[in-house]
Amino acid sequence: MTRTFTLAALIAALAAPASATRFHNGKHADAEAIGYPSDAGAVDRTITVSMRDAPDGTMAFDPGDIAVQEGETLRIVLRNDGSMPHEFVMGTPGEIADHLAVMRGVSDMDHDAAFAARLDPGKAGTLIWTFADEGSFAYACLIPGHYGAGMLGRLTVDRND
Ligand SMILES: [Cu+2]
Repeated sequence: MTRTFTLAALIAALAAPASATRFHNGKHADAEAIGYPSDAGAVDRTITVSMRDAPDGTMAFDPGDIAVQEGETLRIVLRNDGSMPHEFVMGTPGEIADHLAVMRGVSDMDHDAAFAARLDPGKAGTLIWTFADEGSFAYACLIPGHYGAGMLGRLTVDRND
């Protein structure tokens, strides 16, 4: 059974105090919750995620919702179609909250972990990832101000029946 997930719950998690040291002090404690990096030979499906920003200040991922089957390997093609740098960072809501707390204190942090990418305007990048277990996850742009402007998506991994 897939756990219920709401954006409201995620935003609440993002607003909660977080222990910020876990992510950047070496190994990500529970990156395995969302799966593991994989390679081209394992890809089941390719999706494209566009990162956008509008003159009115709104920002978004398109799509803003990704559904995956447990065990599926995705090639996630990221395209920055906006006018400023953007990031794609995925994880549990708690991991994203932790990471956001770090980002508030540090500017110009690059994320070169396998579950994250930072792209300049007009650039594209690729993540290949196996979503090993069912669960409710999220992806966000953690550049200060961006998730609040709309760069927050829901990633649901459903159990295979
Ligand atoms: Cu952004």
